[in-house]
Amino acid sequence: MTARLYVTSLSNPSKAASAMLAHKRLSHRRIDLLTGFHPYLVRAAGFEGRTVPALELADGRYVQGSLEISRALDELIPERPLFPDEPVARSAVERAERWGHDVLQPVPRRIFRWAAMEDPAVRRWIAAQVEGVPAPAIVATLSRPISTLRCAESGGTEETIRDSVRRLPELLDLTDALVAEGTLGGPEHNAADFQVLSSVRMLLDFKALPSAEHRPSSRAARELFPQFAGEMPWFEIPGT
Ligand SMILES: N[C@@H](CCC(=O)N[C@@H](CS)C(=O)NCC(=O)O)C(=O)O
Repeated sequence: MTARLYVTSLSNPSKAASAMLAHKRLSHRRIDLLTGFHPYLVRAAGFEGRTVPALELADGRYVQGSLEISRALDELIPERPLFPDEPVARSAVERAERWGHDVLQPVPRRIFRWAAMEDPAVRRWIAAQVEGVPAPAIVATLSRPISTLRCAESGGTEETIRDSVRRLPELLDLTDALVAEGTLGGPEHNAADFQVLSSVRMLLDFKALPSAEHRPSSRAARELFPQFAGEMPWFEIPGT
């Protein structure tokens, strides 16, 4: 059996995991689950949790979560390591990866889920351009309750979105500092690059946010992830 990676097309940690598998040249089949319905589908595929990315290895092991996947990949394929051997460099990468996972990763997710709940044009775009389902206008209408549920689960309220937008410059200053100290954006891609820069890259597609293109971390994110999810429509973001 070949490995299978379960993802959704608009998920920043899914992009991180996909890119890490490509970096490790792990032969696998990518399975794109239907956005919004993926918590049920990933469990139906045999995983305990309800999140993507989720990896079923060729030996039958299930590895769920981007942090778990980076470690499992280094164990399985030591070449092109995601974590440096040298202890100081390794702990810098681990800290940055953890920060990217705990602090930065939820921000684009929460903003996008808010937009999908509020804006029917975003749901139509998901149905037509991302998922490619027939009758996207009908799917956009029917999927509103699912979008509302997913938004609530990610803690998306007008207040939390405004708060995230207010904190964004500080978060991006931190990613720039990680580039400046060499933890991110170096010639050898590490686990923190994939974790942090996938979220930075997703934010670059949110057209209502002030442009962050001039930032070193944005340049590094575009290099590692030239594409995120195609041409995202403009949507309103509270606090911008
Ligand atoms: N933080 C974990 C979980 C990622 C996560 O929350 N993924 C979202 C998509 S971006 C998801 O599948 N959510 C489903 C749910 O919350 O039920 C990771 O990095 O793997």
